[in-house]
Amino acid sequence: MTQTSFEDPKLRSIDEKVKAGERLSFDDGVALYRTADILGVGYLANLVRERLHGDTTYFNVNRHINPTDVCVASCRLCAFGKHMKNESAYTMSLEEIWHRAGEGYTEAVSEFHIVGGLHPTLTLDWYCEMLRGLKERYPQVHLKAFTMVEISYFAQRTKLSHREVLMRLKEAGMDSQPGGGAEIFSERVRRIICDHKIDGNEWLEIARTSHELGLKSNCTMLYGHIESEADRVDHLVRLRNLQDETSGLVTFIPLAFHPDNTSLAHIDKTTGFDDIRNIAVARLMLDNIPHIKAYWVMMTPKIAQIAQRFGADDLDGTVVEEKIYHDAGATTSQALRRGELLRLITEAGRVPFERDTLYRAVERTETAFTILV
Ligand code: V47
Repeated sequence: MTQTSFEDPKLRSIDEKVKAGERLSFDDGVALYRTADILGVGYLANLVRERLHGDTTYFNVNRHINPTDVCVASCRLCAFGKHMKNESAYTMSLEEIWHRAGEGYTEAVSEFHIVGGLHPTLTLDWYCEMLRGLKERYPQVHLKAFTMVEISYFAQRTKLSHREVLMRLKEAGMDSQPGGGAEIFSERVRRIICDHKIDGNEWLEIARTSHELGLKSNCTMLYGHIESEADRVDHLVRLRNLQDETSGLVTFIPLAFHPDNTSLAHIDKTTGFDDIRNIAVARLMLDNIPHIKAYWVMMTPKIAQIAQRFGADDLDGTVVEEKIYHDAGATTSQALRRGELLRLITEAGRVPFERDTLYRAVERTETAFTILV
């Protein structure tokens, strides 16, 4: 695809940099967020996406597991976490977790995505036993577990260092970490939307330690609440700087804020335009992070499908039993079959590639899979 003129002439200098493979500046990022020329931004993001991944769109067959929604943090942005005394709060037993991990679809999953609330009494040993039990029962399944926020809480409760907590979890079977809890790094905004959570520097520091230990992780940005365009660009640049140091970040996932049932319920939901723009700007600014994920649960399968032509190269997975977004009013289904993901990809003119968490090819039959190394 070629494009010689832009509706917004400010995109011309960015076009030159993208074509020359030059890094975009902070001001370029703000310009990309401010322009109404979404097709111009999308054209540039698609150029980078196709340069990196051609026509391939990645997906995986995964299952989310949220062992507990009990959380001491009470973040204003969240509808999932509940006080221990709340009658509707739940905490699964280890047996329940091990059993539920295996139920659901017959399609063999290659990843368990495990995150939960900050529970005041569950111990680090309990979490290690959970991981060991999962590995014992499902040895082929990759355990992508615990956000940097959970690691910080485990460290605080056990009085161990972040490094020691990460080492113990790794030893028990944690294979990599998901990207949640990053929200937006701006201190001004964090004080309002999640004032009990670790700050941006600590999130980045724990990710750095995790990468030093040889673990890979994802990263996210929560947008569409009270942040400014400059806050978004600042967040992306701080992730890009970390990646320059560690190369440990695999995938970036922009997360649209869902206000329902949160104490920020007065905030309007994001629009399709903003969701698509966040994918595209991320692809352009994060020149050193390999993958940009359009998480269908958050942006709907329809928008995620279009995002494949605006910078995204990954649609996440089958998910199964998503709770965090559905508690906050998401109206998407709680799972997609593998066949439905294939259709979303092929109808967008892309070529589906089933991956494991680390983007190795997965070959499967009805009930089993093999990772091709
Ligand atoms: O950490 C919480 C966010 C995250 C709300 O790493 C909310 O592959 C919007 O991190 N509205 C969880 N967002 C989801 C997440 C994720 C999802 C898919 C893939 C990966 C990955 C990571 O959702 C939380 C928080 O940042 N969140 N509440 C809300 N009301």
